[in-house]
Amino acid sequence: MAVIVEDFEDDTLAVSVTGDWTRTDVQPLQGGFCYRSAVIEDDQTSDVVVAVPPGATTVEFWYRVSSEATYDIFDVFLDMRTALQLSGDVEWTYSGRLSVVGVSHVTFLYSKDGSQFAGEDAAFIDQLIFNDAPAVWSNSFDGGSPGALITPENSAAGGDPFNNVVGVAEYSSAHFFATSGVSARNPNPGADTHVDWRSVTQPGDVVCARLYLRQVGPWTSTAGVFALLGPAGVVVSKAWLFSDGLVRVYSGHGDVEVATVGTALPINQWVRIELRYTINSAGNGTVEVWTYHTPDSATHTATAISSTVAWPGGKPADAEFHLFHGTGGDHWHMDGVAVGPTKLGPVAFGAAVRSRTSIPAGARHRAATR
Ligand SMILES: [Ca+2]
Ligand SMILES: [Ca+2]
Ligand SMILES: [Ca+2]
Repeated sequence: MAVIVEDFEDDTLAVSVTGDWTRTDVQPLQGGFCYRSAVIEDDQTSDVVVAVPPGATTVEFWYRVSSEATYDIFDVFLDMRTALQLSGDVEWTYSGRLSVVGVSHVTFLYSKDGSQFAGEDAAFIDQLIFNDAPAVWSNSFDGGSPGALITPENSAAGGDPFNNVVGVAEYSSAHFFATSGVSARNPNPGADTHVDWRSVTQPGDVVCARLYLRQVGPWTSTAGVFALLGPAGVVVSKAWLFSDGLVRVYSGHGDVEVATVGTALPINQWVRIELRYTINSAGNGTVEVWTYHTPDSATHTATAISSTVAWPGGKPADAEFHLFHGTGGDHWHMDGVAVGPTKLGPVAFGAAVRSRTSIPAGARHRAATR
């Protein structure tokens, strides 16, 4: 397949669908039409189920919601997994790319509870795109306003938007990597906070991650930095930074320590951390981890590789980047995060930002100025 774009401009759809959504000319993102949920009553649902085209690796789309907040819900499912869930008033928003590797159907569902409604009482999608290119997700946090909270919606300014933010994460210019302007941090001591990409499943056995980290010390804590989760939400692996400055990678949340980088990370300077997991369909494989105290260097400071181990949770599906803030005040800034099918290497600052050619400029403008 090549790239498949469904803009809902006519009744002949480029993808195979079932369900009761229909085209509407009310406030489309692009062109003259978009797709909307059916008019339904309390306790009813309206869905459109889209078959994933053979060979597709990712899906992306724009959505708008006008519903009773919290009670009348727009869900996006990748087979049985929830990828997005929204309600209330949500203006046109880019979904980010979601991996559809191993996924047969993408379902858009609008469901109402037993009473009340608000707004247009509907959900809308437009510019539904399936791509077959190898997928890398990255975000520089740039474009966020220092002091503002990181949200899935506003994180699109820095690259691939996060699908989920747990806890309170904020943009900060107190520290940032190189010329990248803005980083991420957790402003609230003691709260578990992370920014996540849902569905970064790779076609092969390899999934890699990169992040830049700057500890603000003195350092006394042990905290999780990065986690991979399987399709059912079970932690496949978690990388921790210990109070002794060593990075230790575990199977599961903390089941077995499988790889330890034997050189302590320096405090109060940027470092780069890279991980490469090779996990086969049976759940067995290795992790390699590298640290770079010269953060944009091609030469690592230290490295470690696990033996072949059994990983829980299944094929990695979700990636979490954790933002730690200890009650003693030690915390870190994170920047230049990425996930992909090969080792990611340093950020190429100044390189062209990936072009989303199929998304109209007017839509980007609307999203960026909300
Ligand atoms: Ca359209
Ligand atoms: Ca309702
Ligand atoms: Ca940055």
